[in-house]
Amino acid sequence: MKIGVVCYPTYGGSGIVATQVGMDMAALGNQVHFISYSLPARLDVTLPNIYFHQVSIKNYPLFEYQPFSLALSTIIVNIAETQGLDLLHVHYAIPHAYAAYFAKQILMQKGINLPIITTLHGTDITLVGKHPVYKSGVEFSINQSDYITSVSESLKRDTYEVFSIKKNIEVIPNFIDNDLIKDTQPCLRGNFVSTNEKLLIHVSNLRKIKRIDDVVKIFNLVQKKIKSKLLIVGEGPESETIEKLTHEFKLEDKIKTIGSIQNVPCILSVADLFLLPSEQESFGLAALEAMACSLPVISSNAGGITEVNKDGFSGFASPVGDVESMAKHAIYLLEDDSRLQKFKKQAKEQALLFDKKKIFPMYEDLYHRALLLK
Ligand code: GMT
Repeated sequence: MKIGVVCYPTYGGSGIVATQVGMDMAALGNQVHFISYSLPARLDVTLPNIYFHQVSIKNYPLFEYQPFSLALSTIIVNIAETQGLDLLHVHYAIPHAYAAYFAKQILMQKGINLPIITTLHGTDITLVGKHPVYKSGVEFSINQSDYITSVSESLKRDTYEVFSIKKNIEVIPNFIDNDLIKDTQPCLRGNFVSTNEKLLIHVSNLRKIKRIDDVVKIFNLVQKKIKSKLLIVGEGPESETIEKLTHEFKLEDKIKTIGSIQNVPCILSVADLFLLPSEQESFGLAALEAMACSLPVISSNAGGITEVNKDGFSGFASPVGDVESMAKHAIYLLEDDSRLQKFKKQAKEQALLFDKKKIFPMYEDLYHRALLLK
């Protein structure tokens, strides 16, 4: 198969899932063409069967906003024609499903049929997509996709609620390569905490929706009872909030921020607990990655998180904003080592439900069905 993949190149979950599915398809001998505005964070272009095409936009002084969707449709058409794409998989509807629709129309004029799969990831529906400035365009383009998938049951429900979608949405949960995690070389725990301290961790793109202030507030309550440190991995607009609260709570020597890093499992593997108090989360890939590294998760119960983090088993899920409850659960786990070990084992067990070997074949099957439309 010759597959086109459109995704965001950033450290966000949608780009990571897109990259993983594409690289796995390439490993099976399919030719995979990634299309994005820069090289996706985890894409290894040195592997066989993988190609990267950059959407480059010419600046023209007339435009205050450069026409990205137009450039994307055009490059899709060019690649489909020159490489003979069999199907196109777009991750995150905005504006990828829209650009895909126009590319499909242009190709149709040339006698080429390009089946389109759109995978919905979260804020393309729950936050950005439902905004009146985008809503009708997003709804239209999702409906024009040949196949639609969503990363959780919760996101599927939200999509049907927000939009008038006439097609079936298939749920294909995000997955994790547990074999890869097993082979990860852990970092030195001693670089972050001393022997009698616990290490809490949060990984995200530090956007408002992640409720970073709650991460710091939870930790502030925890560190009063348990000798511990907090490590925050990632970059984003809320980094100032972290600084402000760290200063306010006088936690400068207990909270460390380290920006975005390539090898997240290396750090996860030496931590004790993962915090994810998000306002909204269609799935919570970061939590799954943590659980695969045997970390219990203290999270909110927003969106699809509870499909991933089983309350009372792989960790605990509390109402959004209930920092007292989240801190209480964190302390409950951290104060008793045998309890913590039990939850660590259970977190790993839960992560195995989302193992690549179980989930990836669902994408493979979908690709084969899409191919029949060609
Ligand atoms: O940044 C991204 O790549 C997408 C991001 C978002 O903000 O929409 O993450 C979403 O997609 C991930 C992968 O499917 C999910 O694990 C996240 O839960 C989801 N984020 C939200 O729904 C807020």
